[in-house]
Amino acid sequence: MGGKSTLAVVLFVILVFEGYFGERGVATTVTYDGKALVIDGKRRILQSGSIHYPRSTPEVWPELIRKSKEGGLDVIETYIFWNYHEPVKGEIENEYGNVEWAYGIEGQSYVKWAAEMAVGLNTTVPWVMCVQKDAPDPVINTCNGFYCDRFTPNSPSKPKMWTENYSGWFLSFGYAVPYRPVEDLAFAVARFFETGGTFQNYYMVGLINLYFGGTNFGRTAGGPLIATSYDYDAPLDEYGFIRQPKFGHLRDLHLAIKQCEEYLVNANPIQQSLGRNLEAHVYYKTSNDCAAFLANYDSSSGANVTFNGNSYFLPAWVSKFPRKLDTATKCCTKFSFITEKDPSSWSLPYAQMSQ
Ligand SMILES: *[C@@H]1O[C@H](CO)[C@@H](O)[C@H](O)[C@H]1NC(C)=O
Ligand SMILES: *[C@@H]1O[C@H](CO)[C@@H](O)[C@H](O)[C@H]1NC(C)=O
Ligand SMILES: CC(=O)N[C@H]1CO[C@H](CO)[C@@H](O)[C@@H]1O
Repeated sequence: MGGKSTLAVVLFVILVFEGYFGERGVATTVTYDGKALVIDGKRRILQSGSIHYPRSTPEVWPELIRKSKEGGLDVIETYIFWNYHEPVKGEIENEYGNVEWAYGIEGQSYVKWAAEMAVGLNTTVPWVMCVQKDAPDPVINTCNGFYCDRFTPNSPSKPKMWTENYSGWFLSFGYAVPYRPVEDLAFAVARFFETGGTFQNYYMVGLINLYFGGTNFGRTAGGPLIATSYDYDAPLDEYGFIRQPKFGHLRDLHLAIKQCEEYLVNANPIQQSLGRNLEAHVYYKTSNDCAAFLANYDSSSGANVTFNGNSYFLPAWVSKFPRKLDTATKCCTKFSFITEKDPSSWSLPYAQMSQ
């Protein structure tokens, strides 16, 4: 995204937390299908968070990783910072899909070259290109943005993945300190999983994608007018401290989604109308065993809905945006989680962004 323009990224590295590693400490295979990433033969729902290691000091790294895990994350997404690692200036690009058009046919062949080069390294794990609609097979194209529920990958054999979901925004001189309400962030995440997503990454701790923001040390902030604080209103603040209620609310959401994992990876959701502006997205394992997201998109009225013989009250949404509330509920166990979309109190410079 824009704020990283001086700290660009090509392809990121995924470190999977213990628990996804086998007994010997090494995951034996990582592949994917049209539904999800597949680790040791099992489809997984993965919650990921970005940590930019140069934006904190090495002493803080273990603490950041520990807290991320406590916050319900499975994966840390990190970046290659060209200002530290690029051997020749100009080699590394970030979100190249946004500028590819300017280079015509050469832009397309560069994408092809980059994909072949990466795949040719035989790393045995899948590669992704974010914001790259024409990512060649087998590279997975992924979505970056504030909302990614309407995103579809460029092939039905690739999973729907969200690599940068902006949990907030970077601070610039002359602008308000960025703030994105956790309810809205949680809504976007719930909505993504509701519509078939299986991987999402918080960019910076505060914003959806950034799990930890940190600091632009020295003269690395880039510009124009980007502040040294890269706090990003993330779940872990600039100094690595837990930011509530964002941290706790998202942790609960991650746990909720985790509880439904076996349902979410098993099938595509079936959408069902429960009335005007009311819908269910149901993931069936068998005909009477499912996990469901119930949503009320009405901006003014709450409603009682009946789903699978149980009655649920879904409050109204007050904002002008045409969707408001999601509850994830496992059909066969007592479990629910509520998120609400409320961009009205955002203070991002670009608050109206959607996919
Ligand atoms: C990757 O595997 C291919 C096919 O076996 C081989 O030709 C190539 O040299 C390997 N690349 C590297 C970097 O090891
Ligand atoms: C929902 O049901 C509750 C309990 O029966 C009732 O008190 C409430 O008025 C109902 N709300 C709506 C919007 O129908
Ligand atoms: C993919 C996507 O939504 N990218 C957007 C990220 O945010 C920047 C900053 O506003 C937009 O310019 C991009 O279009």
